[in-house]
Amino acid sequence: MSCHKSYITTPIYYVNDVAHIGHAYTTIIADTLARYARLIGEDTFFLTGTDEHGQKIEEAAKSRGKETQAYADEISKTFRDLWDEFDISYDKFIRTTDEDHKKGVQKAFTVMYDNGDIYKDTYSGHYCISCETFFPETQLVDGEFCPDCGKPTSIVEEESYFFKLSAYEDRLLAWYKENPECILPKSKRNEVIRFVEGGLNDLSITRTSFDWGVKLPEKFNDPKHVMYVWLDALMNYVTALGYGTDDAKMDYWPARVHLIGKDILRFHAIYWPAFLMSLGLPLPKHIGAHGWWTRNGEKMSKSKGNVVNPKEVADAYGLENFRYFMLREVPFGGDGDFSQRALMDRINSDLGNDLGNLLNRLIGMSGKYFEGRVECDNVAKYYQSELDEVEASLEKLNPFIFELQLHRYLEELWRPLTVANRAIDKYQPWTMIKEGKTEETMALNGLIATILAKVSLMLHAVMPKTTTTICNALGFEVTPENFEKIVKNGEILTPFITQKREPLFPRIEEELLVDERAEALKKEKEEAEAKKKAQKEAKKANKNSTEGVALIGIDQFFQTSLKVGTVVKAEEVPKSKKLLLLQVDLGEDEPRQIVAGIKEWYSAEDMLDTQVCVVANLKPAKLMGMVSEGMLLAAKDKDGLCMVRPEKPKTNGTPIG
Ligand code: ME8
Repeated sequence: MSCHKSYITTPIYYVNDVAHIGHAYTTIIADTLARYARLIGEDTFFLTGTDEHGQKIEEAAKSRGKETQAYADEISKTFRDLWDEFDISYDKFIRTTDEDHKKGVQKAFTVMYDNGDIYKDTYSGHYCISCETFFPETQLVDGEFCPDCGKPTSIVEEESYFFKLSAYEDRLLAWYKENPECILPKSKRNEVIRFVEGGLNDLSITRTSFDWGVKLPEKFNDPKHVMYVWLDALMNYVTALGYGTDDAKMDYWPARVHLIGKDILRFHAIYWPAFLMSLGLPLPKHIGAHGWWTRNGEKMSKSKGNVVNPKEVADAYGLENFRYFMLREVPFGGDGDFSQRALMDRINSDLGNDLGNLLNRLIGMSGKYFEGRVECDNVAKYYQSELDEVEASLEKLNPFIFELQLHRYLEELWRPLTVANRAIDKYQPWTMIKEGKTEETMALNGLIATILAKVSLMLHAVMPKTTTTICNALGFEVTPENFEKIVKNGEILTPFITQKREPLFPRIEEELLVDERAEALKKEKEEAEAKKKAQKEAKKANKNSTEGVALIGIDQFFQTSLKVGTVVKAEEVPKSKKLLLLQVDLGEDEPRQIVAGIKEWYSAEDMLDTQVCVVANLKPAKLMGMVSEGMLLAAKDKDGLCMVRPEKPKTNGTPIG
């Protein structure tokens, strides 16, 4: 899948809010691809920017009491500043308010119109401002709310120009079919195909309800219309290359990959190729849709206050560690969860133990045995099987990058590090040197250096500064030429001298950022657990608690015969710690015999001549060989048991109820 020009893009981000981890994620993936493409010698153009038109932006500015352009300038700058601070290697930062861009969009409108793909009509529908999208009534939640973001929609009826999207159904389906990798990951392609097979409506591509947008070309003489923000925005991918103003640069087109989040796949995989077909332009090679970041398992939202600020994370944990984490942690296309624990584990384990420590071991051993000198000439002589193993891993790597399987790429890239660490443990250079095997020991250091060199070069796109430091410590610069020599052609490193240095990845022992939301969640969980425990205990202590008892009707209650009686005889049951044997007068011919488990709290004497309440229609039961013809009512809690008795003396046999 090699091509000599690599055009790589991110979405252009809305200027209604500042950047968060999701924006950083897309941009960092794109930056990694761009750096990789450059390193393997491809002519690369990397585009990012901001999306500044539309009602959403107009309203965001208004709510802050700002003039729209000034507000867009301000937020656009925060994106650009952040990417500069993050050392994002973009070649152009486009803004949809740029004059050239606007001209390009107008030209596209004209071309589409001239091709018969645009017509004028009226539109009435439910519009979600937040998503800048119309939805048919059938898709609304509870007849009112946006199916994508859940916010209320409003009914918009206006005159509009339409793009004949429905006419492109077959051509789109053919494109998906003929290009199995046009949408990555492939599972997402199936979703798109199903959507298109469900039928496409023509697309309203102008608005008259507000005017913060690109005007129609003058020849349409229709000044109340502005372009639909998604037509405007998608066009950025070609206007940035000069479409409509300086077509000479269009030779980077088609894009090698448009990186996006899964939220905007429909726009990129359906509208955009249809627009391009109408414009007579080639289609992008890949559209890569990644998944969604959550934090500690929760969706990020301003109201919860749990939005991850990428700058804070990068400042605390190191930008490149953060980059590595994001790319390694989540399979492309899948959703990912940000937690400081997971980030720390990646830094301490993958980066600290596997990579950083290997460099330390090399510096330590070469310093101790060879005054810092490392030579690689005899590596193959002694360690060919290790070299073979490393090559086998590295050979698998290349396709992963442009298939966007960055987590697999990094996973596989770590195998050579394991080979190196294992070789040290296996060959024990400290023993070899004592045995006088100097050449073998030097070759082992050479093996480690070779592995570190290859891995660092292949990791460079992900961690540019860190790997530059490692490569410099190994005596060479990171350049496409050295990449070619060392990685592709397997050339041997020239001898170099190592220097002692600070560890690249100091161990992080505890979370470095205060995470209020995580703490609140932890507290909520602890409280819920404490409550549960308390309830359980209360239940145990209070058997008569009504909790968990089935409800009964009054008829059922009256099926129980409760009566007042007097204990006329009371004695202890021999050998029983719990039981008293009572004779209770219930106003019947003879007293009832009742065996009661109350001896821990009442003696026979206590009970004699007292009145009690008795369940009088229980089936007789045998306790320790004695028949019991009733049960006494009593109440028991953690402080013990007491009898339930009438407040005043009552005739024996008086019913209770
Ligand atoms: O949609 N997890 O701009 P936008 C992962 N202007 N990625 C996330 C994310 C999250 N929680 N939240 C946002 C727009 N993103 C349009 C694009 S392109 C012609 C026009 C990332 O500011 C992800 O890349 O809402 C998503 O696609 C993008 O931010 C949306 O940014």
